[in-house]
Amino acid sequence: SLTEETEKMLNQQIVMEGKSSAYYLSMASWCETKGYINSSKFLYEHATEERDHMLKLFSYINEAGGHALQPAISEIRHDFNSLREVFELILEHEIKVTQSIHSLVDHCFSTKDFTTFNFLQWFVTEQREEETMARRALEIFDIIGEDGMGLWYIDIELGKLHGLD
Ligand code: OFO
Repeated sequence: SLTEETEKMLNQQIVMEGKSSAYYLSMASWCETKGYINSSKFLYEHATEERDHMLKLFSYINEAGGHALQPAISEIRHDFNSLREVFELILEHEIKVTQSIHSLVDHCFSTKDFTTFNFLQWFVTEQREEETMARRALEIFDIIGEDGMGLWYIDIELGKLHGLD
């Protein structure tokens, strides 16, 4: 079963995933108000995926005899300066999530909790994909360029990003 420390760290990861979900939902809404319909759709779906990540942790903690705690989510940003900024913030955020998963994995390895270590491997793979997707998004801005019709086409390409998952 889980040690108190591991349970606490898993609950902290729940907070991160809950934040990811709320953050992306807020970004989706902002994009929708600005007419970036495809990016918005991508982000609404992504917010749902993040909630699923959170629920994976809920099941794991409770099945392992712990208690998963619904996180309080506050201080969510509602306004952004540009579509590019949104995707820059996503990459920044995903890098933080990866670091958090890695320290959790490191903790499980050093305390010989190989069950949780094994459970977390899904997240390790997922984070690699998430970072790749966020980097790809920024490449799309660079390749197409934001001038003229640029943002129109960038939005269309960003809407296809889930295909990379
Ligand atoms: Fe974005 O993968 Fe979960 O947080």
